[in-house]
Amino acid sequence: MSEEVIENVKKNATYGADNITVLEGLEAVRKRPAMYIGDINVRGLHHLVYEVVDNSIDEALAGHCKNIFVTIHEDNSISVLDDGRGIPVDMHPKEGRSALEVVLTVLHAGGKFDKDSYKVSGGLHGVGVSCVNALSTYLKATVYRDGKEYQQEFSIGIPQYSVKEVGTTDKRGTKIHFKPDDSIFTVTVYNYETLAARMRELAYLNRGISITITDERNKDEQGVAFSENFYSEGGLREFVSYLDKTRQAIIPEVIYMEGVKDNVTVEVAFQYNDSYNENIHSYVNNINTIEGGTHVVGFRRALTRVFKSWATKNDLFKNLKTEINGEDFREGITCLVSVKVPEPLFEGQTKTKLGNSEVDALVAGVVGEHLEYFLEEHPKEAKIIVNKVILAATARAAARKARELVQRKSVLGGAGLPGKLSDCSDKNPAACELFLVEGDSAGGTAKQGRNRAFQAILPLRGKILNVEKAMEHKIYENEEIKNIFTALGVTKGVEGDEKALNIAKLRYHKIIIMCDADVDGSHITTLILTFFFRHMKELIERGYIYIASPPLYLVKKGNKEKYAWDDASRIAAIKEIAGEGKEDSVHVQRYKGLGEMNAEQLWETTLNPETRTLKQVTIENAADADQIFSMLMGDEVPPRREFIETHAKYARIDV
Ligand code: 0RA
Repeated sequence: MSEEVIENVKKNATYGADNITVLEGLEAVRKRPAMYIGDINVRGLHHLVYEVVDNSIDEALAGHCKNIFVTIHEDNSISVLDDGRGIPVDMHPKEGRSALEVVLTVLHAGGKFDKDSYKVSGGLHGVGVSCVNALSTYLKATVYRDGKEYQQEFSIGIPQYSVKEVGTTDKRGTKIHFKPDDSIFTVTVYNYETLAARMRELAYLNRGISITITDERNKDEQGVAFSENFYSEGGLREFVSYLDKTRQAIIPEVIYMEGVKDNVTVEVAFQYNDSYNENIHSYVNNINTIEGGTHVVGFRRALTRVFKSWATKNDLFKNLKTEINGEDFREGITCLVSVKVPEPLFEGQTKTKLGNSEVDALVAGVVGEHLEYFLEEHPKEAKIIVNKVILAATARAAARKARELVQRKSVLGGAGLPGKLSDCSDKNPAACELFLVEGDSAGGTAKQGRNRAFQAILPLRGKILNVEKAMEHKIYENEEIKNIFTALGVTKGVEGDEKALNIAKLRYHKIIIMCDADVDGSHITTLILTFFFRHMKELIERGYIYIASPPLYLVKKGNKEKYAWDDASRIAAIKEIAGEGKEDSVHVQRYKGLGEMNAEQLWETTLNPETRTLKQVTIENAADADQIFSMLMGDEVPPRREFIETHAKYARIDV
């Protein structure tokens, strides 16, 4: 219907050339939505909200707004309200319509009316609210400005009337209420945790802005909707403490620094903990640059240089037996690098790598200067960190030896595949699947039930190593982990970068974790996921990691059988098989483990690509995922219990 509407409006003679251009713009967005918002699935759906919130954040960064309210309504429509200046509603002489209408209908019109501040936020795709408008069946803008309340409504981006005054008010600000178009998006149900994680992140990245998120789909007995407020006075400093809340810090304070030069704002905060992970999260204009870039390079360079020269000057490296390198200075670090750059260049596979070469030196300058000062002022803390660096260098040498031993063995030993692997016959990685199966017995059933042409089975015995708590060399001594490396054909460490993953010889493009649907099974799934997250993150980022979902129930009567994956489908299956009112005539079997299924059942429900459901593991929010893994697999038990009680499994990892 939408394209038809646009066609009709275009035919309408009263519409001028400007309007047709506008309509063509909106039409382009509707024809190729993925080009503008990334995709038309869950990610794109949530991206609409970020796009609208970004405008309010910009208004706040320009110093005109303090509070932002995001509401998920019962019908999964969204409102974003701010207390900024309000989008101007006066007529725009050249365009022949209000500024409000231009902002909401012209692609990239966002910054047009406000020349004195550059738009910092702007979203990953930087497309503006007009895209959100084009992709919404309904959008209403309400502006509170100069004592008056104005509104204008749209349908798939087309104005339903010109902006009109609807009353008086003592408020100031803008409210955008929109409902995503279900003929465009494959999913139209919002995930609260996903939105909340992003709002929390924005609150930390932009200190002093209060962001409240309310979920009207989730009300208590009194009818009060679930709501959270995110506000950070300390900004990045508090963000680091939040990320490390379940880790053990080795120095008391978070090290913090900021500076502005050539219109670029640099903010860095870091802390050292007793883990072995390097945990650097970087942002450019509030966008998470997961591929890093010049800002991260600048940080690393300054960190290594300043610590090295301080330690050398204080004669702390005198007993060192191995050579020390940059990564040793980053073991156990949790760090946030946030820069605001007027004209960012994004590079890399997912356009999340900062390319501006001048930013390297700017960040290195700010970090170098502050860190030198910090080390002089805090020699005790500085020594604790340098001791950790020395330990890291020593451990790295041990890990390299262990790794080389494993990797040489597997190369020298002919095909070098693990004895426990039942490989598939096809050799094209894109077509091949590897199932990592909990236990030898389920592994045996899977081996019988699979399609051996393209499905390989690797049974894992017992619990695999908790990599969150293990030193790196332990990882290469662990049988199950060694088997995963060799089965996959993946090695670690390339010339000049010991941490890099070499996946040129990866043998499967679907790696499927298959565990029992019980507490132990979900724990093992988490252990395996933690391993991939810490040591083979690239496989997750490429979308190669999946979780199998075996059924929970078999509903049976005579020769009629139906599987069910949750309570709702179990009840439906019982009704269907037994007929209304005869529900007690059926037999319901609850599957506690994979072992209770025979090969044929396993194929039908869990292995067969035609009938199974796989959950793809994605990283919605890198900072949150890191925090969740450290909490789930770390030492501190109370927060873990709280997490498990209040969240669905991996809720924020969005599997
Ligand atoms: C352009 C000019 C002015 C405000 C805004 C844009 C504005 C846009 C959005 C989007 C969401 N919230 C917003 N708040 C403000 C104001 C120019 C002026 O008053 O001088």
